[in-house]
Amino acid sequence: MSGSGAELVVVANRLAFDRVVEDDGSVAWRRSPGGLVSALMPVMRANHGAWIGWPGDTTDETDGAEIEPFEQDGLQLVPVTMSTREYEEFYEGFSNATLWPLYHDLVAKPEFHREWWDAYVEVNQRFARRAAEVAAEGAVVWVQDYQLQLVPQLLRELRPDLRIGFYLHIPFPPAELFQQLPWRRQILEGLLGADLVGFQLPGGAQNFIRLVRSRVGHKTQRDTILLPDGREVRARAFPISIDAESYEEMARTDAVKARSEEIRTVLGDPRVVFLGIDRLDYTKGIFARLRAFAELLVDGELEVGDAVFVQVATPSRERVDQYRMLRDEIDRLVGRINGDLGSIGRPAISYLHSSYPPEEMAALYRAADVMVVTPLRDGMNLVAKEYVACRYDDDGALVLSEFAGAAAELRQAYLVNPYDINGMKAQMLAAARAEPKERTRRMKAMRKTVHEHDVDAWARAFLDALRGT
Ligand code: GDG
Repeated sequence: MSGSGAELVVVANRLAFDRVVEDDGSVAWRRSPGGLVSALMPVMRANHGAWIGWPGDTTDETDGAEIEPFEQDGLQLVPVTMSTREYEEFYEGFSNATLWPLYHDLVAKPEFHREWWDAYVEVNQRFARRAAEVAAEGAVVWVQDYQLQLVPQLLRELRPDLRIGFYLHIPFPPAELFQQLPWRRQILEGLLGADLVGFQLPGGAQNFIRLVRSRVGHKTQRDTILLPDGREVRARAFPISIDAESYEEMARTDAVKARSEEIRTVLGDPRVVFLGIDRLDYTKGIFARLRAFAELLVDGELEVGDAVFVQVATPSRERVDQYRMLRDEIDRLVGRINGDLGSIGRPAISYLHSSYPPEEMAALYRAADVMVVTPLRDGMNLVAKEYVACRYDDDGALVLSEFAGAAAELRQAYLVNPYDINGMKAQMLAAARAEPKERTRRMKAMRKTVHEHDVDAWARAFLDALRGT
């Protein structure tokens, strides 16, 4: 089965390329923008790598038939298809309405449905089978994220010769919350199929180790779990990052510079531009952040025209109930704030429910005096790091939630508890009013961190640790 397969295999929910059907009916493959893809590209090419993932459309029309693997940009792409039912139950259901809220401090109520679990098992099995087919003898397989937590164990059963790593991009919850999951034991066993389980923060790794000890009964020693058959599993933190250099390069282009100036002009040349950029997700704390800003206007600390808040909310998971409700709530809040506090041609909040090309994102980062990142819980939050990477003049201020993984590294941000509206107001004001020297001091330190710990260093650290296990 292994034969002349790939030496390095990445298994992710999404393929590195999206399948798009053009207007004339022809099929094209477009590289997904994410940092993970660009970070892994060089090492994948060098290792005759294969990327297994779902190409982003459901395939009832082809009756679940697999799309053949193919080469693209020096990379072997292995599409895993999904039916509409599986998409609803595995992806929208178990992944995004059960695991996502459960792993994010129960910010929303997780739903537990047995059919969703069955679909989760089924789809994980399909991914594991695909990986078993394409991996070379003794290859390294790196499984990504919460949608695929059963793959390590399923794959090990099929291919004990492989070296298997798993990385969780979202927080791993404390035992008290994880305990609720009816399938908690299966998930833990699934992850234990890996040789190395990576988390954003040491706290996530500790939560996992503690649960394995209490729920599965394995012995543990610091970051190592000792299995009865003599195998060892390591659980450690590998905080993810961005391609900082590319962001900075993009931010320095004339086009981005011109566009960022244009953005400020269109906004009416306010003294201070606040910015939020998030997937429209209840974990991101958008509601409370906008309320805090509105209160600063009502209190007379800020003035419409003098200050403006630009909030980009990228459409996300739009068919999941809780995301629809959130969208309505934010629409209403923004409408009320602008209705109450705005004036003709000068809204208090410039709200955009839309997604943009990377250059526009960079221009927004360049245009913002204060970046406001206030998730209620977030694995890392790359937006915070992207903002820092784009501030090559060492200016600008970052307001950052203590509950984002990024807060562990970006200590010079204006840190906030996103549940404390008064505290957030105080820090937003402090950031807006800081002396240039103070802003520079903080930004310089954060830029050093982001440049030193970029996504390339992250991927190398994980793969080196995995090879060393
Ligand atoms: C998960 C974890 C962890 C957003 N809107 C647009 C756009 N984006 C890009 C941003 C950023 C990415 O999407 C979002 O990443 P985040 O880290 O902020 O958040 P999640 O999507 O929740 O990611 C998170 C991450 O995985 C990685 O491990 O940090 O904690 O939740 O890169 O720039 N990009 C473009 N247009 C948009 O409109 N081009």
